[in-house]
Amino acid sequence: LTKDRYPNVRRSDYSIIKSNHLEFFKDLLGEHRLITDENECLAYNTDWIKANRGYSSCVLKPKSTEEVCSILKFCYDNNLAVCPQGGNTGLVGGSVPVFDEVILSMSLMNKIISLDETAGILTCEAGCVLENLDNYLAERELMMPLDLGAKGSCQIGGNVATNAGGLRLLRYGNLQGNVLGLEAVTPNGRVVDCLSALKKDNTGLHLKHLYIGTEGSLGVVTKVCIKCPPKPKAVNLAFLGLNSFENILKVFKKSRHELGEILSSCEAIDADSLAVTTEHLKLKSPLDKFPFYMLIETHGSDNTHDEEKLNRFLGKVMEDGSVLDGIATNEPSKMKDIWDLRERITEGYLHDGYVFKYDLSLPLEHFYSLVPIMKDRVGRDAIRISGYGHIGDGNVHLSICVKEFSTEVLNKIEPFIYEYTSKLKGSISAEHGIGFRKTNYVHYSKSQEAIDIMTNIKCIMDPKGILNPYKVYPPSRRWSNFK
Ligand code: FAD
Ligand code: S2G
Ligand code: ZN
Repeated sequence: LTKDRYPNVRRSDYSIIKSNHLEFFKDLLGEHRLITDENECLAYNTDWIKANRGYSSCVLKPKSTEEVCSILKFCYDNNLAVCPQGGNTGLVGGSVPVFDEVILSMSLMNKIISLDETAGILTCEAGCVLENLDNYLAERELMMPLDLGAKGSCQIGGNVATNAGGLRLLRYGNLQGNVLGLEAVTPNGRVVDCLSALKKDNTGLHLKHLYIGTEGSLGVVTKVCIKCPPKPKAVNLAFLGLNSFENILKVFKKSRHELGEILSSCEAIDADSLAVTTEHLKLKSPLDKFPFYMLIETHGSDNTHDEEKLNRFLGKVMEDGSVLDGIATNEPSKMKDIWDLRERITEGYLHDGYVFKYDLSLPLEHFYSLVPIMKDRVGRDAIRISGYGHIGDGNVHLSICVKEFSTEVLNKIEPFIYEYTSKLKGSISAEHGIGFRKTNYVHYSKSQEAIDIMTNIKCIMDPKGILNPYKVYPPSRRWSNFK
């Protein structure tokens, strides 16, 4: 076992998978839902950005909560570490093993259980792919309350585990609010039934929050009950060109007042982010080149009213010069083309080289401040440095692209970028989570007391630490039985 794969993370004393373990899993799941072939395991061991890779030789594909219980009880009793996996689109190394942890793939638990069409409440299994749920709901004039570029692969269980944000959070809020209830399985194989469709239930601790955003470290989410807003009858999208970030803030503020209740999304991208999709992915921009762009989307129930409101707003921001050019459309294919320019930046970046990715929450006026600072610090080493993201949430995605990874460049970026964020009381991980990659930086956004409470909860919920080890919790504060 290549124990010393990472300078400061050693494989803890979990059992190594043996034939008797595999026999148990084969008896339980049948040979087609147990994957041991090295090549077949590769995709499950490698994360989406190919920056993290485990060497598990055991992928399990349960189809029911009962099977998840049996698997986890067996792993707990036999001290086998487990990495829960959804769509494997996570970006912080949380979804793949660090060493040889058993991979628990939720993909086959993808059934819709029920839909209350009046109240707009969906209950489904955790392995349902987000886009499939959205399509199912669209036929019933409903929609999922979140949308992200990974919708085609990410699963609702993974979305819950990472408390995913995405493009609609500005309007529909986050999963802590939209998830009404869930079912999970504890590390020692017991079912936690918090699967409630109630919008109000103040009967003690809200245990669902132990599983929302805890990245599979406290339990495996097996079912989700979620609020689904009505699918808007009217969707409009404006794509705007601007010459400064100050104007982005001005336009965002105006959009909140002028568009008010129909504003559903406000995204900002700079010239370098747009270039990633037009150059590498050959996507077409409907506007000339500008230093900055904004996507402003509205969701409403009356197209005439919304179009009028949006056009009036656009007239005002063009008149006062904060926007230099722009187009507005409600034509679905045109809106998709514009959203692709935003949603496929991550994919486009993969064509550049190695990307240092930072997913930060900052006070709005500082949203873009790190881009010029980083250009000063590592501009000479980088192919591209850009900032884009969810203006409405104060969440910037800062990408620093270099030909290949270099510690020298990393040391120019970190810990500076985290200290800068911490000084502004920002978050060093706005929506992607901590995973494996950011465990050393949690203290930049969490007090020591908070970290101690987090670690104590982990010890109570998973005393053997078999669920997603080496992730989320700062190594220095890890509980006694793990180095
Ligand atoms: P995985 O990647 O498989 O796992 C993520 C974490 O959740 C891991 O720690 C894993 O162990 C755990 N986990 C997975 N399933 C379960 C389960 N059933 N029970 C318990 N733990 C589980 N994220 C955003 O927040 N906003 C965005 O806008 C956004 N855009 C993206 C765009 C692209 C192109 C890509 C590739 C990613 C993007 N992401 C975004 C990141 C990622 O899609 C989200 O974190 C997503 O929620 C992960 O879901 P998943 O099913 O792929 O989970
Ligand atoms: C987005 C995707 C990941 C990234 O596009 O909103 O969350 O950092 C991001 O590119
Ligand atoms: Zn994002």
